[in-house]
Amino acid sequence: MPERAYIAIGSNLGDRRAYLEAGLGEVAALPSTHLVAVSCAYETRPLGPIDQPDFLNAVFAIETSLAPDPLLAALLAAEKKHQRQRRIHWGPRTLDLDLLLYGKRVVESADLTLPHPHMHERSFVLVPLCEIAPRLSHPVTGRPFAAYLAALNCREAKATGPLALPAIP
Ligand code: ROI
Repeated sequence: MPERAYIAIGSNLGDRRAYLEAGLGEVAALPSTHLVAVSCAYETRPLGPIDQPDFLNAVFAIETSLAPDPLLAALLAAEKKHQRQRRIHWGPRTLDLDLLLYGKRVVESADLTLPHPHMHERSFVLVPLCEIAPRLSHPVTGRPFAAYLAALNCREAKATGPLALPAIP
């Protein structure tokens, strides 16, 4: 049975919008996978200790028959293809693809934690996620993501308009 998965995408180097659209295209082209919803792209301040350029962030939903591990491997391969270099922890990046949720699956392996352990505390994830799935709840706590967002005292995230959707083959 296909599962619905949510993926966060971000970029803060080079042509950020083009990287987001390329990442979206890579995921949409995966076998047994199709795009269900794509949020706007949001201009966001960098979270974390490193001074770096602002990010463009979005979240999208897919329906996929790929299991979580091959899906994660495909996301890492797409990052690599688009010049992502993991040099500085929490540093700037051309393309970041994070698997947030895979149905209601709870996973704690060496490579993958589901739900994503920080998703409920990051406005750059919650704002686009609540745009495309306003009634979605955290699979472990049962709390709606909209409630997490409301409690955050949200740092501004500015919608910059829709991303270009990949052509349907
Ligand atoms: N900050 C923002 N605004 N957006 C991101 O995608 C992002 N990604 C990260 C860190 C460095 C934590 N900060 C971020 O990995």
